Amino acid sequence: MSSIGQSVEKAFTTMTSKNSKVVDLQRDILEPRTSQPLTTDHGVKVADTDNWLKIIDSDSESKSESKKNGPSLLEDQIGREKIHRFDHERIPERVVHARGTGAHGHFKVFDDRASKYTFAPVLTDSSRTTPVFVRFSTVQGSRGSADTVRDVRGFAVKFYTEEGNWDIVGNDIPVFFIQDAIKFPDFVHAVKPEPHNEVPQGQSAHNNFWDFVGLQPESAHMVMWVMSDRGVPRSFRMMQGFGVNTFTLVPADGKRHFVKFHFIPELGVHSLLWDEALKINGQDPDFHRKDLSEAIESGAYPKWKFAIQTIPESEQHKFDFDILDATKIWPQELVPLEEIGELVLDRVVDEFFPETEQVAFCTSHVVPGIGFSDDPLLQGRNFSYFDTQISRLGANWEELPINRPVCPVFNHNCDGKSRHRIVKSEVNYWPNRKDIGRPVPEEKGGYVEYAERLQGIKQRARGSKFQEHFNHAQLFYNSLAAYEKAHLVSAIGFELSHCEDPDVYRSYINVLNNIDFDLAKAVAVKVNGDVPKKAGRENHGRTSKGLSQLDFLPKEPTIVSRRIAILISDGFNAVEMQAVRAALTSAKAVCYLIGPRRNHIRPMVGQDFGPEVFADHHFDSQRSTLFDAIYIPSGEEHVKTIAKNGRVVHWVREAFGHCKAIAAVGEGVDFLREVVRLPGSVDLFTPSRVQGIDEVVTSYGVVTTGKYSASSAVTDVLNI
Ligand code: HDD
Repeated sequence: MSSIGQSVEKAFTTMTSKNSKVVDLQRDILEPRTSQPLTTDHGVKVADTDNWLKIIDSDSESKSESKKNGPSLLEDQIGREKIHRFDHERIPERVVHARGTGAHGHFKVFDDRASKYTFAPVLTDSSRTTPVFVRFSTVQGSRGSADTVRDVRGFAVKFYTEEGNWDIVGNDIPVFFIQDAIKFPDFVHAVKPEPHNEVPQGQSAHNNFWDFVGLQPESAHMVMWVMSDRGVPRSFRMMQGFGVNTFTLVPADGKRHFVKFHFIPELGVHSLLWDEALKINGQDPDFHRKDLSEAIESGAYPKWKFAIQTIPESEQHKFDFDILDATKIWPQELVPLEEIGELVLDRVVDEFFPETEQVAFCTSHVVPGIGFSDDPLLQGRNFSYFDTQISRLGANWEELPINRPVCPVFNHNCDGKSRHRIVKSEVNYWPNRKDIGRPVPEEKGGYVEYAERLQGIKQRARGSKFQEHFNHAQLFYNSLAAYEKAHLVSAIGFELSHCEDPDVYRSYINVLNNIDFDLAKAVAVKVNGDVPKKAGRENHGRTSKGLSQLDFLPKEPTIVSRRIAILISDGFNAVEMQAVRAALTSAKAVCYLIGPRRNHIRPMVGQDFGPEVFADHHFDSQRSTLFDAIYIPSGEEHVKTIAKNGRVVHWVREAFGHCKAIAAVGEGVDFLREVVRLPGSVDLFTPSRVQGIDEVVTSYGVVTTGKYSASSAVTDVLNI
């Protein structure tokens, strides 16, 4: 090995004792100290950063000290550098997935059970902890768009393995809109803001998107997913991740397998209601990115199980769909999931731009033991990502700190814009007289493609099973719970109502009618489409596991990291509130006190005023949509006050309408009953389940009457 290779290798070995990517990034982290001197980019100390160099006319004739502002000078190299650097702060945003946020973490497999499929140590060596960087994103909107729009979410993972970087550039939905990469520009042009008026932003609710998907029925399955609750996740931490494309795994000695990659969130798969999502877009456009960093910073590290589905190469053609078609899933009943590892995010970025914005993923980044398939979408992606990174970040984008591998990198690529490394060598080609940069044979870890026999006729076409587009769309629709189906109808109804062209919204009813007759009728009635008289295609009636979100409820109900608003005003019952809050906090929920002012609020302890507590926010500054649950403590004066406050009444009504957990005690219950106009006897959950609570009401909520006796009971109820 060359001396360059050896020194990098040595540095690398020392690094791997800790999270090697974190150590690696530290090489580039500058932590300014207090009174850190300001310098130019070329290192000269700056004496004044507030005034451009000018001619100042001092009034020399009079005795006064008055000065007149004169012209600014082009000569000011310090001012010019500051403005030039500012002028060039922006780089082209990603053509899709521009809005995103990222975090660091690690990946570990449980054992070596995947070694029957692959020799890649990242998937088989349980003594390894592989550093990762994950970037979540929306697709349609630009960098400044809102987080909770209806859209697909990107779920891109960079594994910094000891054999090089491996990227899974996935989504939160297991299928895609198109089958062949050559259609991607058409799809993206259709979904993005329309060319004549650049409308709409962060939405697919417009003529061009629905025009395209109506004429491109291969998108039908994916459209079902995006219009379902999956399109509006509650949090990045509560959504699945999928590699989507079919890759291959290669074992040390044996037969190749096709593989699909899955990430399954520990907290379950949860969504917002569409009404909540719409409101949060305005109330807190950064809702998802804040949620991610708040969870990590408070120690509630997001976790996903990593699972694979594998099919031996010999069984490639035994299914009634093509396993290389990215518009199809591999139903779990046919190809079970094997959980082999865990992904954890435990560190937020230090600076957004150099990490989250400059991170760049490529589906073509695989490591030995992992390979591609002939999935025509994947083949095109393997070309597209590398290309786009060059236009976004320049030829040397892989040298940027966030992108560079933690293992040694050496080759004869050179030059290009913004080269970072300086290579001390007389040769930059192979073969060379110094034996520098020698290719590594397979047995020493060199990447070798799987030897595959191929034959065929060169033509622009797709396999015959790629022609069927509705079986899996039906499978998805049939597998949803009744409420999920209702949400789906509303969502498509919303979107088609935003299409003004009758040709567009009418023709999509035909696509829906090929999926399900009732679905097509329900949407047609809403949007003034032609209500079909008979089904366009018979529904096969089959269902599959893992498509409804209900299949992902955590084994143990949990309120970890859920945001709970405690509505208080002067005179609330402090002892009771503190008991409830302690119970919620010990179950790792995050409680916020919301009062009439962000200041001290005076509670009652028995008949007297107790020590003041500080409200985190005031009623007007937040909305119920930003919380998962509400609790209203007892207290006569307090309840009288909030009952007169329209904003609080709205808080409670809105939370009730969004089926949120609502807890109340004593007078709080009367208030609740009054504002949501509950009949006296509503009792949805059996009170016996909840020790110490006398009455339980509302769809997912709880009202307690009488004396509060067991604080843990409230936690129990909120789990429901
Ligand atoms: Fe893509 C970005 C996911 C099909 C071309 N894509 C991008 C990102 C994700 C995906 C998560 C953001 C990565 C990041 O956070 O930086 N894309 C997918 C999935 C697909 C898919 C799951 C289907 C299986 N993409 C796809 C096709 C093409 C592209 C067919 C082109 C032929 N995708 C791109 C891109 C982007 C991108 C233009 C924009 C920014 C980037 O690559 O880095 O090249």
